[in-house]
Amino acid sequence: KVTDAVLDSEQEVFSSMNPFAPDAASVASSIKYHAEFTPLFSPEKFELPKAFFATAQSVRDALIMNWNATYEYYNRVNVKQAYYLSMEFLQGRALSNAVGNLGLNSTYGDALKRLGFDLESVVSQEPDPALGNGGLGRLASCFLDSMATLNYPAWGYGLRYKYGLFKQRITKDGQEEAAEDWLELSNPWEIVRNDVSYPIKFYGKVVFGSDGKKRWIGGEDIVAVAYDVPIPGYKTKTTINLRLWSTKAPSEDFDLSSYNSGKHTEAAEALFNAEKICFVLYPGDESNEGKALRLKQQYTLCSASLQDICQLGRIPEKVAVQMNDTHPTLCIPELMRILMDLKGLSWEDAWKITQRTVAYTNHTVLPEALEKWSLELMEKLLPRHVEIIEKIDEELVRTIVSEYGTADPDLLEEKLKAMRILENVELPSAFADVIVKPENKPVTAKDAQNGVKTEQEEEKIAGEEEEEEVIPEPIKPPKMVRMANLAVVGGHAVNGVAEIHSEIVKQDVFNDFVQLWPEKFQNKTNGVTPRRWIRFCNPYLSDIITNWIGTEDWVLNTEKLAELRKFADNEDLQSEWRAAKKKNKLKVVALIKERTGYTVSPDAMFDIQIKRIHEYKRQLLNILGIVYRYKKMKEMSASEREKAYVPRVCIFGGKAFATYVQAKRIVKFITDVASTINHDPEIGDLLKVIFVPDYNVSVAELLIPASELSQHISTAGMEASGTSNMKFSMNGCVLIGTLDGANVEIREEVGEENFFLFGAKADEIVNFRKERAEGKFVPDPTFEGVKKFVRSGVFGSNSYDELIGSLEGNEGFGRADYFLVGKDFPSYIECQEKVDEAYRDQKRWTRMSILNTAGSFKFSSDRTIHEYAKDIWNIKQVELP
Ligand code: HBZ
Repeated sequence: KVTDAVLDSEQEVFSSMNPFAPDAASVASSIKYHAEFTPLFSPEKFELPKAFFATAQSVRDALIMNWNATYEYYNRVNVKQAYYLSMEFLQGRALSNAVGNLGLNSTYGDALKRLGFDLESVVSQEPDPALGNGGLGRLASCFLDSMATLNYPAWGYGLRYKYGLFKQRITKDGQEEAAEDWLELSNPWEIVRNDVSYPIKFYGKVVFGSDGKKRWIGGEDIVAVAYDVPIPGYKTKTTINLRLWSTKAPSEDFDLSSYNSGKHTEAAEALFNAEKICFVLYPGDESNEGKALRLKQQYTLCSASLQDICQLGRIPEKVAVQMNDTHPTLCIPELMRILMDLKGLSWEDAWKITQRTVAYTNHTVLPEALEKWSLELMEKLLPRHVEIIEKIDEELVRTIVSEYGTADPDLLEEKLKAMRILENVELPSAFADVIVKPENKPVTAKDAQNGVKTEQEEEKIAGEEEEEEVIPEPIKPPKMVRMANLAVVGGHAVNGVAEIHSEIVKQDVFNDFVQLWPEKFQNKTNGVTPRRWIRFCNPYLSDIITNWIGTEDWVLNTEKLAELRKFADNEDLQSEWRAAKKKNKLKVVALIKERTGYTVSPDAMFDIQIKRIHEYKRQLLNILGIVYRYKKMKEMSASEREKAYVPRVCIFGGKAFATYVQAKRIVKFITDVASTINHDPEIGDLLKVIFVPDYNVSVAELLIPASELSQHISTAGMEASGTSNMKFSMNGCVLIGTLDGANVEIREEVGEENFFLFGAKADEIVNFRKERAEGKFVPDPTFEGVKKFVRSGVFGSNSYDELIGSLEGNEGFGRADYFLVGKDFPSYIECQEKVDEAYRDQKRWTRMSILNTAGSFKFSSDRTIHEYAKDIWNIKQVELP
């Protein structure tokens, strides 16, 4: 009943405001029309795949209307717009989201019924476009949803990868990767804009033109073509654009005469060279060719987008460019190039405009993840940009020297080393002599008279006295371009993505820059869209929330969720709440059966960890905790076991980067443990371990609503924010986690008693690592016992030397437990015992669950986008008439 009422009210809203507010009969005829006249399949059959495409095409008609109206209006009123540049957009499926945002769920449901289909099966036909890795890409997609919903004039810019993030298969050897051919049957949402294309150049050289300006000539030319994807807002006509670039060769590059003389491959070489740029997200970059390709991708995104933006709005008054991490940092030299070389501006004017236009979001503090490019490679590929970067670096050196002076050469040297954009590169010639240390000072005439020698002379004498020894030339460290430093210097704002992360950014990673420009640094705590992540993925819970709050406004004004607090102990709400969870769990029981063959009980606690597989995210801590539980269970009698433990299904999902060996070992270990435990008849439903293969957005949409406990257990200080933690909390899942990233703020919002906290704190980590390295750390006997148990062969003949060894720092296995799994293990186990105890009391647990949803309202990406709009982009909401 609630559903119908809600849908009716949605329908009403849209009939009055949407030019496309059709009834089921006209939707059905539009679907039939597309099935026949926008054909992608043969005419004889009308089956599910065809139904999906025809339905999507009919929805696209509505979106195109709104989308044309949106930009036509923005142009007319000439507003400032935000341009969000990202190498990744993890969009997930679009059909149910679009139909939901348009408020046409029941209309489409009815229409499809008339044609013999049901909406849910049609929706599940859509491939899940995975043009991203994880958090960073999904954040970009949540932001687009919020920008459209809140009527902010904005665009997304990215690349149209032919193959998305790989498809993951789990075999007896662990993870295997296969190409993700998401475009196989074509993409019904995109529109190729053959009239929107830009030339992109690589290689070549820089010369002076007759006007005295620099010209970048020769080299390799390709073309970037725009593919537009409409992004509808929720309950608004505003529909914004995600523009994805695809690459091709200029048509004259096809060598027809070679082709006709039988040299087919050579003739098509230029075509392949251009098209390969957009083949895959994350080409392996171990090889030099791989590195060059990735750099070409980044430059293509920056150059094509900026050429486009320059056509769309006056820079900087009408343009704000946001760089999603450092991947689009080439925007800075590219905008400088456009402004100086093509528009004739002076360096000073171009620099002011560039700084005012761009801003940078940092998503990681892991030093190995801060992007650097080889200067040599960049010089070859982008010679003009390197000149510009060198000049930016020189200006930065000037600023540093004038700020710190030359009186303390050690300090100056340290600052230059930390802050320069170019690494391992001599100082610019104008500053070659700024660092004068006492040992380099020439000996005064008086000293010389007294026989005082310079250090070099002393060394020479010492060398002569010793036996002649051939000293090998020291290997010069490679010259690099530090993209994060460039992004900080070239933009007007730098933000972290959760409070604790932004503090670490300020106090640690970019501390030297903070001292120069404190006003640049900000925090923008991440958020997620409540449309996809509650309203559409969890309709059961949504209906309950609407019913109890008395309005559906919470989807737009999430603060209203707080009203649930007063009903947290209400028995009626509690039983409805549990029933909704159970229905969601049943869907996951079916998913698990289908994907893994295992049968799990819907009455067990669903305990979930889904995210990229990474050592710092510590899936290893989770699985070793499970091993500990299993070991204890095996030591007990059946009745002791039943009494001591709550039945659990421990679910993992996530992909390991194809070349990240240790992460792949973790996947293999989890699946080995799963296969032993799941086949142990003594254990039965008390413990099951499931690795759901090929985790992606659609899988998350099923798992998150069904979750009861979720794990966010990174080593403190290492997870910038996390965003699934927010989605889980919204869906009434209780979190177990460390004080890291957004966990800190979630715990504050939902209340300490509704969050299971354990582990070392960020500011303790350095000392613990030191202790560990000095051999002072004595691991807990439970941890030692678990490792021994693993090595005893319970989980197969593998001894897991590399995995378990990494926790001990054994010879050859790298840094001794760098991620502090052993250190946090006892407190993790203790905390998990508290989880069991709380779950046994279902009233208490349900209260915790309700209070999570009620306290999660801060984590809507609507809040985040308002903050970006106000504090960084300076753009205003513009409602269409
Ligand atoms: O960005 C993630 C953070 O790990 C996570 O804590 C945060 O919530 C999220 C959104 O702010 N970072 C990534 O997802 N990073 C990448 O995927 C990445 C991609 C390419 C790189 C480096 C990192 O070269």
